[in-house]
Amino acid sequence: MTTRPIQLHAFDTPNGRKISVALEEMGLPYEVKVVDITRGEQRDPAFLKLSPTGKIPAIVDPEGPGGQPISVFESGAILIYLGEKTGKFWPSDLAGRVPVLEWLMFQMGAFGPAPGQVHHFIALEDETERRYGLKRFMDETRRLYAVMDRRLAEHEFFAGALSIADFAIVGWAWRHPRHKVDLADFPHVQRWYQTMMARPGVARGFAVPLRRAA
Ligand SMILES: N[C@@H](CCC(=O)N[C@@H](CS)C(=O)NCC(=O)O)C(=O)O
Repeated sequence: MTTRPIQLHAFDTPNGRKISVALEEMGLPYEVKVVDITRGEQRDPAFLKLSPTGKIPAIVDPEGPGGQPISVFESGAILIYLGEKTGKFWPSDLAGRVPVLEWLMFQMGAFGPAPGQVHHFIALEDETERRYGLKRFMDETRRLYAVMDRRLAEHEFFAGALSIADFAIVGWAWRHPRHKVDLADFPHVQRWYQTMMARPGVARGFAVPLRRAA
């Protein structure tokens, strides 16, 4: 188990929060390196060495496999890495892993890209562009909440037991006011969200500063 802290290179966004939540829940020591994406720091050459896509989050684990340092980018890859490293929230058997992977990939491929577009179009000034984009991506975002609601009607957490898939999804569900979704419309998601937010580790993951003081 790591004794030297993992570096979390992130900002105060859903993809950043997914990792601070996971690190807290796993009880791993870490230190935050803020990458202020409003100032273009994601394009700094030193950061691009860690995350060649120019996106947060990335981690550096000074005690990676074989005791050697390793860096990881892409939040889904980071979650799986941390699950493998700790054996927590990441089942050891393939049958257990399948639903975790399904819901993690659902988040990475859909419940992130769609609400992210809502966040983009909602900020546009031009009314026509705004209306078209918002309808398209708000409809899709609501459809995804309905998918999650059906799943959570039958399972306490996305993969049955609490897993890294929940950490991935809660990072985006946290932004439901910004993509204008009322969780009361999705009661099973609301129940899950309240359960997640009541967990001390999740609360710490959302409270840790991922922005520099102004
Ligand atoms: N697929 C990537 C997406 C990461 C991502 O979109 N990060 C955003 C913040 S949430 C970012 O770094 N944006 C800065 C930019 O696009 O320049 C992941 O899950 O890690």
